[in-house]
Amino acid sequence: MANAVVTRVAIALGSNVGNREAHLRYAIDRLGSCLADLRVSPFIETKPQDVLPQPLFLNAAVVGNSHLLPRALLDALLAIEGERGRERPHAGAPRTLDLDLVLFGDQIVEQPGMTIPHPRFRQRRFVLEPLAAIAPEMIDPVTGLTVRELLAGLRTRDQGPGTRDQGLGTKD
Ligand code: PH2
Ligand code: MG
Ligand code: MG
Repeated sequence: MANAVVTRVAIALGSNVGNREAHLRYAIDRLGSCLADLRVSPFIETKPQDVLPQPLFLNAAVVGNSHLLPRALLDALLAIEGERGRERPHAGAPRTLDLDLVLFGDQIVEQPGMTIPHPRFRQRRFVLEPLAAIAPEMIDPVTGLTVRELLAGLRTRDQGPGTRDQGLGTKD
């Protein structure tokens, strides 16, 4: 749905099936036509986190200005995933393309199938690191912390053993 208001949004990209770089580049191209003033992070290769053993991921993040409301933007992300043949055989399955809506301005949204900010992004280096490279001052409206601060907090906690989120098989 179109909307007169423009909102700065952050999206996390991930791929670990097929030509990972081509999937991410395709998504960035498509997102460039949904969002204004798109900024794109470097791509980073990461070990799978919170899921059963599976191939390495290529991850990235983008930020841009959205005229779409959250639900319409989420629908656009799901459509782009579908264009790369995304299948969902089970939660946490390897995927050609995953596009997660991480932040939608200062909005907090709890609706069926849509939780914003993304409920697990604060624990995920593969999201925070690329996002911090392009939008370190973006604020998580739930904690009031910037992306830079969230990443710094992760660094501290990572130094202790047994503190990582071990939950498996999340739906995203
Ligand atoms: N996505 C997940 C779960 N685990 N691990 C890495 N390294 N990168 C991801 O994109 C990723 C993950 C759920 O979407
Ligand atoms: Mg995900
Ligand atoms: Mg997802």
